[in-house]
Amino acid sequence: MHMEEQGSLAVNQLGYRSTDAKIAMITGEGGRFRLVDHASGAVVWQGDTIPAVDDQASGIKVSRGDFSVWSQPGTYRIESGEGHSSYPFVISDAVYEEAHQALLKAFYFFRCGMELEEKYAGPWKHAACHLTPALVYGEEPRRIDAWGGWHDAGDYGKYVVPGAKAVADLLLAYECYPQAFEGALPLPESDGVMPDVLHECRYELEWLLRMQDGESGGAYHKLTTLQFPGPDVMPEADTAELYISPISATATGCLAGVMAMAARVYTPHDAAFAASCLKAAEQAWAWLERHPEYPGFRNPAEVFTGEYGDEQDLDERYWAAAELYRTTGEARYHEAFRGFAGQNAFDKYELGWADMGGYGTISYLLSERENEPQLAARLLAGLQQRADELAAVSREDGFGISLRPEQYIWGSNMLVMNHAMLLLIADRLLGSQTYERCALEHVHYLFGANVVGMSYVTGLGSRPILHPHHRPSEGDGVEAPVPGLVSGGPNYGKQDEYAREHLADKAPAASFADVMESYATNEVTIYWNSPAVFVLSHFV
Ligand code: G3I
Ligand code: 9MR
Ligand code: ZN
Repeated sequence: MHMEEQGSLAVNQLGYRSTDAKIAMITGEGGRFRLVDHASGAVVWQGDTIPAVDDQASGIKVSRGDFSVWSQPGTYRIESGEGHSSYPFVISDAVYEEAHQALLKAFYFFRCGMELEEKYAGPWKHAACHLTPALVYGEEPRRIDAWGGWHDAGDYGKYVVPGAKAVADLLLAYECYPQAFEGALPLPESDGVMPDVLHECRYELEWLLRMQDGESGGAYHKLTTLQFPGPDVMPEADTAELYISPISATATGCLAGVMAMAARVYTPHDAAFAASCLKAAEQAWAWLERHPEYPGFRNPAEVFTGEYGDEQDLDERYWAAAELYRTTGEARYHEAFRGFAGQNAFDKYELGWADMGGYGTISYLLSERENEPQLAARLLAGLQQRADELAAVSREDGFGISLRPEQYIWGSNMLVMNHAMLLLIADRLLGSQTYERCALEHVHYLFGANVVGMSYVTGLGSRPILHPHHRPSEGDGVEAPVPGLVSGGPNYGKQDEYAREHLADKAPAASFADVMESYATNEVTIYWNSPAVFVLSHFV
């Protein structure tokens, strides 16, 4: 199927929970559509689509077939008047459990510095990688043994800022939805006592601790080879020299924020580890106080891997202050938070790796600590306004999501899941079925209710992406890609050669290619998976 043809259908290929809204997207003017029992072919229900909308993001007309009234469990497909059929999907009470587990298990597959054994990795097993201590770039020869952590993405770099975002999403998911993490993944560390999500995050947190300079408290920005390895090089075969790039304020702010958060979350499970996280957070904070200016971060001259640059560090500082206050209750952090909150130079509701302000706002609003009522009210009102805006865009969108056409950028699926996350936080703090329902439409989009007609997650859905820009998936000799990986998704920027050549005439939401070469549309990263884990945690 491809959605450019009249009457083509797109659904969440995983399916729908019995009592949720269920809407099939049908291209063109729509009309009569049928819900068919997949095994017998019997039509169990039929209806008419709601009038079509001209979808700005995908450049096509989309009509919507609402079959919410049908709640009986089973496996179905939708057929349109034009004789098209959707992929099969289920209606059931528990639909997203397997996906939730796979999205979380993906972090294990991103692990660096240890063998991935067959027992846990199945056919995607591989030997330990990147164990040589890294040279500190631009200094008298000195090495730091920052082994471990997660590879960032389809490449094997390890970067503090996006690593912190990924952990923050997972810890926040655990704080908001502990019951979603009761089952075992399992992991090598599984002990039936501490939830696996915390074992997995600890693997990254320990790497983050190694990235902190013991003397100054500052965090080194990243650890990578000078250049990206070839596209099918397995991690253990990537043996070029590793380099640590200089300390940055954004990395240090992120380290302070995520360590303060970890100190809180791990206290009931492992007080000693929690204490080391708190110490790291405090030292990072002290570094930030000694370095109030922001010179930014640029890749050193010979380093050509991901930059993760950022125009400013106020949002990271705001987040760090919020988490330190929430965890310690100390007035000085509250005061610092209030100071940053008074600045309008950064967005307080974004959850991207460059824009961490939303985490500060969420932390302050969820905190049990005493707050400044006016400030809390102002932040809550802002959250409500943002959630209302997202819901309003979603109502106009053919596929029911909150991205405006210009938001189909590199990693647009991160925005899709970040927006859903924000809607769910708004639902939690303000109580609104509209927000929850809107968030779920974002899930439907991720798993197939989109103009491309594919599930953007490897191994999940009837037609998942098959060729992500992910070196292990390319190099391991296993046909199926590593499962549970969220693709970056449509990117109108077309920053790779494949996209420039093949996607030139595509609309924003259709600027996607399921090919390995298209790293600007089809790479995978830890911080595209992490907000998806948060969102699915609400629906399991
Ligand atoms: O923020 C601007 C926005 O204001 C503007 O309207 C829009 C229009 O293009 O662009 C936005 O900036 C984009 C930015 O991401 C937003 O986060 C840039 O165009 C885009 O080039 C940039 O892409 C980043 C990419 O690296 C290139 O730097 C991705 O976010 C980031 O996820 C990606 O990260 C890479 C690492 O470097 C290396 N490892 C893999 C990873 C994923 O591909
Ligand atoms: O594989 C790299 C991917 O992980 C990065 O996100 C991307 C952008 O920085 O770059 C990819 O590497 C490409 C390089 O930039 C240009 N030559 C082709 C490489 C892909 O094989
Ligand atoms: Zn590695």
